[in-house]
Amino acid sequence: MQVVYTPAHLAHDITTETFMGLSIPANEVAERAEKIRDALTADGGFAFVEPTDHGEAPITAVHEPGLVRFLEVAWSEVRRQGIARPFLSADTYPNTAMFEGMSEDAIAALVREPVHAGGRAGFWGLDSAAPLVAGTYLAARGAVDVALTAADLVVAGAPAAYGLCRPPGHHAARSMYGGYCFFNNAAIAAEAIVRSTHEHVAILDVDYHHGNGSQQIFWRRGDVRYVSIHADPDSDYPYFLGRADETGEGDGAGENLNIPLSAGTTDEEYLGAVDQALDAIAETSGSVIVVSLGFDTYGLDPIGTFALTTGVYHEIGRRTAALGRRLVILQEGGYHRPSLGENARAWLRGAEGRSFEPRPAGGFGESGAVAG
Ligand code: Q9C
Ligand code: ZN
Repeated sequence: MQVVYTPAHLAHDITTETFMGLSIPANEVAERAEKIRDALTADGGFAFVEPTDHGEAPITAVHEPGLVRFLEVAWSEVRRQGIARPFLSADTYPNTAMFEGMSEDAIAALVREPVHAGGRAGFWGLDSAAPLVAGTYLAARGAVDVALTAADLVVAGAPAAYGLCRPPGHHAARSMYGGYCFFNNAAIAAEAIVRSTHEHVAILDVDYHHGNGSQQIFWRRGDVRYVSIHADPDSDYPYFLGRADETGEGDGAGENLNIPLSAGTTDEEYLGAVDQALDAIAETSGSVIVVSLGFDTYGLDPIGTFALTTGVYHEIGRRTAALGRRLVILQEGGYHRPSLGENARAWLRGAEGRSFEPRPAGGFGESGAVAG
């Protein structure tokens, strides 16, 4: 299988994130992608290719141009405004209640993107979990090109391609970044595939978290089906979306399927949800599936609560490929660094119909785990 990778992600070099007002060590760090790259290189069965530059048009096909401009200039604005911080995070977020009583017209006329970088970050951002640094924009552009290059390979006929996207993307909505995500790599790839093939496209999101951004972008679309298995929003980020009764509207009515699962979900329970998700995709007419692949479903993930093991990723990859559609597999989350390489190797080998043996020496087995 071809793997699309670029070292551009290294420029999104963050060390801390904010969780409920507290500064904690960052989860979404550069080492994640490097661990996966190392494991796939050691495997020997993967061919690495660099992404090609796809420009801005495929991004503004799903994102508000104002969001792209903000992400492009945010860091230089921080410096220009003399804000002495190691990263940009919002000071205020426009809670809708701030404008209560104002008419839609008054809000449109009077409320605008703030000037101060700390207000601007709140205008475009969902949360404080996505610190923005000097290299964030170029890294995020690199991740988009990784996704689009993987899509190109599959549109050209490859049965599958893997885009090692970092930063991830599925929390980024049309006009919003957040949740470690800046541009929605999977949504941009899905839109590009729709435009080039004129086929229906399905997104299978198996990251631990609900991909609120992907759901939002395709909510009213009849030509893209979004199917997601994730932690129940009653207990997990992003809290406001991800429930089973969110099914889409207008042309998109019935095209959105959320399968929330509870803490402690086992391999067996998860595979049941995978079968339900794949059944929903099998009903659609397209020939390509975009997979939002997260390993934060792993038992030892520091921010997840599921109990999945490395072996089940091989089986999920196998079952997904068994639908007989071509796969654009894009990396989303997964934060237990010691296991990421083996979990990726297992999934991708499963998707290629190859066997999977955990690496014996220096590898990472199911036991002997190192708590992250
Ligand atoms: N205690 C992705 O997996 N909240 N994003 C973290 C940590 C933000 C996850 C809480 C989670 C975002 C792509
Ligand atoms: Zn996640």
